[in-house]
Amino acid sequence: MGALALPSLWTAAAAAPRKMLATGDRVPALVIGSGYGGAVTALRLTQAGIPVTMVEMGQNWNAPGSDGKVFCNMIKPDGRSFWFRSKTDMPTDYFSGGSIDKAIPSDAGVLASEHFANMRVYQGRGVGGGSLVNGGMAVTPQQSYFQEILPSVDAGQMYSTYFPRANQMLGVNSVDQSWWSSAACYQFARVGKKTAEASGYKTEFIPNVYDFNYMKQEQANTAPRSALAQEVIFGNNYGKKSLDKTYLAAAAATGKLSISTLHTVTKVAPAATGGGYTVQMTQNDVNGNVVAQKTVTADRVFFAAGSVGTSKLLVSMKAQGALPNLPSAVGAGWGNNGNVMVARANQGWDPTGTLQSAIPTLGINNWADPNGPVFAEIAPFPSGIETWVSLYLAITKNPNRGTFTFDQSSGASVLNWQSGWTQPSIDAAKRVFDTINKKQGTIYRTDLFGVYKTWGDDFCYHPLGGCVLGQATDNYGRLPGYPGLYVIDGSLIPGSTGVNPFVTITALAERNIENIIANDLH
Ligand code: FAE
Repeated sequence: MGALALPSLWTAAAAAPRKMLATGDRVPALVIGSGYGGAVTALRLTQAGIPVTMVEMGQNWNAPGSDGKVFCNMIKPDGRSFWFRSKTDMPTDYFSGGSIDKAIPSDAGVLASEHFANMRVYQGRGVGGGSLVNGGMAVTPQQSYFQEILPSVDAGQMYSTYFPRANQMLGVNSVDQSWWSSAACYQFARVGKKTAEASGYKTEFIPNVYDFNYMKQEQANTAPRSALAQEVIFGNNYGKKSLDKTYLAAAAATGKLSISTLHTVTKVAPAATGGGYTVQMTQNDVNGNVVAQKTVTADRVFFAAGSVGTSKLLVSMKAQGALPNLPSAVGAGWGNNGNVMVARANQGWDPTGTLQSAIPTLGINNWADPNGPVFAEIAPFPSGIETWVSLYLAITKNPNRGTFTFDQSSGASVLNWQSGWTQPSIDAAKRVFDTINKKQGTIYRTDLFGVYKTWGDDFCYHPLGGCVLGQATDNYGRLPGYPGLYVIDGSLIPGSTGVNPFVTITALAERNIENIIANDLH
């Protein structure tokens, strides 16, 4: 019901015609990837009158499966959950001494867990990229920290123009705190707030792109449940303003956007004649079978394949001689935004609730601590049963940076991330959660990330960097030596934002594309 009441713009991206690319096509602007960077690029270019061809390796998630739903939930994962895995690879993949991962059909699912040595990186796959699978937490970083990580960017302009623009376009809203204070689905968050504040830490409400008015209807049982039906990391069937309903819908409404889905870009190189770049791609079906290999030409190419996707492509193009003059900084400066996960077992009198909204609303803000800044999301653990678990995704200031390189023997781009490099994150988070445990007389859960493993330190949700602004590119994402090639996604941000990153990625893309349109396209 609620879905029907949504503004018509919300469905525009799904309804937009999609002319599929064919070998031999020549296009003015090709965007690789349809996450935040790609969606901003598509909207602003199409509004400037430039037709945009988007190439997305994942599916267009708009057709219901046999159960009538587009996405599956976290309790009953099926082939729609993971990107080509025969078994789930859950972030919290153990419970009470055993693995809880389940066998699934290997399909082009919506959530990828990409394995590198010592680091699994979770990413969205499909039209909308990470917006399809993320928790929707829409956080603007502290201006002082933004200035610290990106000193070459005019922070005043970011905070007066581009952050407000991003928040408005993304449809960011805030939870009604009086509703929240008694809603059954946020019992877990109230326990997280109470135990943190009683231990001397500040908590704060975090804005989100999930429509909290819709969630009220879910709680009242007047609309189909999504956040309250264990839906988030494999997609939300209702309620979430993912990019296909905001930026991409607006871009599609111009009539100038086409998206080729299940197409993976494999090579970009200067065109032999006529200028521009040849772009090679592989088209697959949902089972992973190759349908076609295609080569097209683009006057301009925007890399928006995400921190991992863009970094992998660029280091392989440099190493394999397709783009040999890329700067040596390409591939460097990768970080996990200091991510580390941890869980506590609460006291028996502090149940966290059998009904938990999959959308977080609160963070513990201990960023001002000079001995180890921490911003910890009070995360849901929606299992449908009472667990007394408080789960946290801590964002910390970890100085370690990984590097992508191309491995000639395997023919793949690899990430160098050493196993001890997450330790500064653990140390910072441990100070906060040791204190909470001590004050509350509680203990860590050691059964969620492995057998007797306290810290979820071998995976991240927030890959950032690999093609850092002002180092691998100019101050607006232009790749030096290759006019018409741009980077416009999370790979521009040097490994850390101090908060959940998509608002920063979006705002920076807004800033960069405005400059590119003004200076390169007019
Ligand atoms: P991204 O959104 O990853 O988009 C890249 C797109 O490129 C994807 O659709 C790929 O399928 C596609 N692609 C990659 N390689 C190719 C190729 N070779 N050819 C064609 N297409 C390709 O990049 N952030 C927050 O701020 N708040 C949250 O609450 C939050 N929760 C999260 C929860 C989870 C489970 C995960 C995985 C992430 C979460 N994030 C959150 C992170 C956020 O989603 C992420 O930073 C952004 O999505 C990154 O945006 P990009 O535009 O860089």
